[in-house]
Amino acid sequence: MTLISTNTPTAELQALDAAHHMHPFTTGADLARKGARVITRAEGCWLTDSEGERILDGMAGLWCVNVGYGRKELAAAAARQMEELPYYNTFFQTTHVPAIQLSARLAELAPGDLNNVFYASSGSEANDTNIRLVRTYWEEKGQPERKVIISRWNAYHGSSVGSGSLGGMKGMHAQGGMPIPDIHHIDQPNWWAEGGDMTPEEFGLERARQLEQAIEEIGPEKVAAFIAEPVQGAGGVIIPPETYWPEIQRIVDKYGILLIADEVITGFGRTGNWFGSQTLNIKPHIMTIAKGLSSGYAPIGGSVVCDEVAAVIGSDEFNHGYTYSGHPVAAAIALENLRIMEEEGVVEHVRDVAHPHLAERWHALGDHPLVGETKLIGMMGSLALTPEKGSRARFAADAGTAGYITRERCFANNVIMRHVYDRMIISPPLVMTTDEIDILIDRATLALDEAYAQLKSDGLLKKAS
Ligand code: PXG
Repeated sequence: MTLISTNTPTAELQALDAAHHMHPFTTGADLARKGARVITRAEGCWLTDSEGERILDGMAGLWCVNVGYGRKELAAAAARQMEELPYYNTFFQTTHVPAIQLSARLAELAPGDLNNVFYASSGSEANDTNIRLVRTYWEEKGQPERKVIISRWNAYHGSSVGSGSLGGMKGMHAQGGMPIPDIHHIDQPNWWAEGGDMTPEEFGLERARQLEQAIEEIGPEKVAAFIAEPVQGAGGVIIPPETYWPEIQRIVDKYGILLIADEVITGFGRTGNWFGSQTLNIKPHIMTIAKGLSSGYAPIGGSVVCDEVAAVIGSDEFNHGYTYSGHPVAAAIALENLRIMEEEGVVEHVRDVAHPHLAERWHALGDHPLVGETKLIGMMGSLALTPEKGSRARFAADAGTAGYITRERCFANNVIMRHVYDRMIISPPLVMTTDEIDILIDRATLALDEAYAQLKSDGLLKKAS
């Protein structure tokens, strides 16, 4: 075996990576030709690559490094727990201090009577748990025919067979036999792309009422739950019109179905409150959590469950669990992360400092000739790219061409901003300073200028007919 380190020449690392490492959501053959960028270190909001370049991380890794990189306290918490109790399970009538403490802390932080936590190692696993939780709940209540879970197109709930089925990514459904039975999708509240001639408010109501139509069509006695991200993340940071969530809540209440808020991205400060459900005034029965729970320092996720559902599930054996449910090291890291967030006032920093500054600069990007719409909630934002301002026109080129070109210009200018088709998205570490926000926006502006020039010279600024 070749021994390597962060000092090994980049080309050698890339060749070995291409030879043996299969990357998620990547065309392996293309990446093998191009070579992956090798990230070697990170501190605060900054990544360093194997060429020594410093890159500003506008995505907090994958929407998760909320307290920033290089936190010695988190490393110390992990080391302490590794020495004291590196592993034990919570299956057969045992428990341990980190799982107890973290559950109690989450019960304090979570809104309403969301007081009970079932652990997983990721958001995907937690959503798989949710499928079994809600169906088991109705079975225990003597209504086993309530199996259908309603979700939305262009939702992202994970990549396992269950969570990928809940998600509404058609490209994922096309591979590997998804969706599983009894998952039903309604349309997303994406006004920019799908709103037609309606006002955002009319459109929000129309999209929410699809839930009521779906429940009536399927039969109210067959519907177990509705799952949604308070704000769609991977789908392109789609912030729904203000009319959307109140109407969804009305429908959920009317039919007495369970509401699962997938807070994997919106949880832990991202929207300016501890949870997106608080920002959007949603009352879920279950919240999915992961990512920011540990700021990505350890793989941990879970389902935060209301008292009634937990009591029903607890009345019989729930034949479900993962080897690493409530893993002590991951739980200790999550606890330390929550301590940092509280002591440093990270949620307040988002609400009072970072968001207001970012909002001013982000919305000013709306003047750029390539930008049709700017959206921001807390510290997650999106820009809709358009070939014709003012008309919500799409590009004639394949969807994602303009977004990919813009993302490449971001990468070249040492700022990480992603694209979802032709929407650019950001989700920076929550601790980002106002100076760093300025650098983020300056680099994003440069990238937009360069992308605009390139699209123009390549004849790609044409709108779809
Ligand atoms: N729910 C939501 C709302 C998510 O955003 C998951 C569940 C699944 O979590 P795990 O931990 O199993 O990945 C996610 C994950 C992207 C991207 O490209 C987004 C996610 C994951 C990977 C890539 O935006 N979100």
